[in-house]
Amino acid sequence: MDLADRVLAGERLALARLLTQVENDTPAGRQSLERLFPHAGKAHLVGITGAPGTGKSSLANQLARALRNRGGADAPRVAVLAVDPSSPFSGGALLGDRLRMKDSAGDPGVFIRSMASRGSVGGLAGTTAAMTQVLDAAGFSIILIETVGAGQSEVDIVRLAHSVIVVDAPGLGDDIQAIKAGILEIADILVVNKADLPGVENTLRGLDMMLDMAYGHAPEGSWRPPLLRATSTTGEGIDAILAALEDHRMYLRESGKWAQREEARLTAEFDSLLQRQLKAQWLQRVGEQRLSEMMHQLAQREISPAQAVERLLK
Ligand SMILES: Nc1nc2c(ncn2[C@@H]2O[C@H](COP(=O)(O)OP(=O)(O)O)[C@@H](O)[C@H]2O)c(=O)[nH]1
Ligand SMILES: [Mg+2]
Repeated sequence: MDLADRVLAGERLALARLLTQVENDTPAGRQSLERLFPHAGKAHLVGITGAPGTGKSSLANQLARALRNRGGADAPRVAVLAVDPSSPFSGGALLGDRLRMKDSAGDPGVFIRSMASRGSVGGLAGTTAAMTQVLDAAGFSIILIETVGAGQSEVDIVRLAHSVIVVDAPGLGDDIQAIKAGILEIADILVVNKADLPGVENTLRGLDMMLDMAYGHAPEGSWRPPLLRATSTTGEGIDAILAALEDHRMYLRESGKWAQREEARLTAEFDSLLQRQLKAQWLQRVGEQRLSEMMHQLAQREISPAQAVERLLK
């Protein structure tokens, strides 16, 4: 059996190895992806984002555990993919962080994986999407994707995930407030974590006002992100978040948005692959030598970027 078959058969070691191949964009990894494609497309992809330290990893852990504790043998299998460079799942983990994720360790229905956020061959979006596809095909019905709430990963996560949970917490510094402003608008569910800390009422009030401004005039039947509080150290509020996720999934299904998102995602993947392939083919025709000569002329301002493109395409 090849690696893809073993992943389909539920082998964890094969899954871990295939994810590494896919992360490194190896030919074998790409081949396996092709093989897995028809088996994917079932999972609920859930983004968890927010400023560092708000408790995203703790929340992911609690959500995974709560999902597993439900429904006995029918409990959904849960995967966690951490794209957060400061994430406890990553190589640079702190001891305390590692202990925190231990809760779900040892449960075959939970699979936790971290990925480097930089240096991915196909860009973060491509690699993350490919890795979720592997987990999806491997039969994980909920995939939690943790990203840090800043920069390009936010754009990517919105495109990839069906539902986005934005995590906030009381008592964050001003620099964090700036990060917050940018990511609130991508939230499908807003969670104020660390509800055990002072200042939580203030944080909730502020967010509620922002939601009113953003969704006060939203058309009937559109989704208004619920504002929920949680304490991820104890598990308080986790059930309400799971219920909101289920509501959002139903909303997407019934409104046809689920299918729209799937289509948009696959189309975007097609586009980026096409661009990459076309560029590679073109580069082969032009040749490195001619390209670097042209880039030299460009740097000297002997020709403009538009002229360079025009000449190279001839
Ligand atoms: N008091 C309190 N601390 C929490 C809570 N959730 C997480 N933490 C702590 O906040 C810190 C950052 O948590 P982590 O999950 O790593 O945050 P992340 O950077 O967003 O992934 C850790 O020390 C956690 O123990 C909570 O609900 N209440
Ligand atoms: Mg984290």
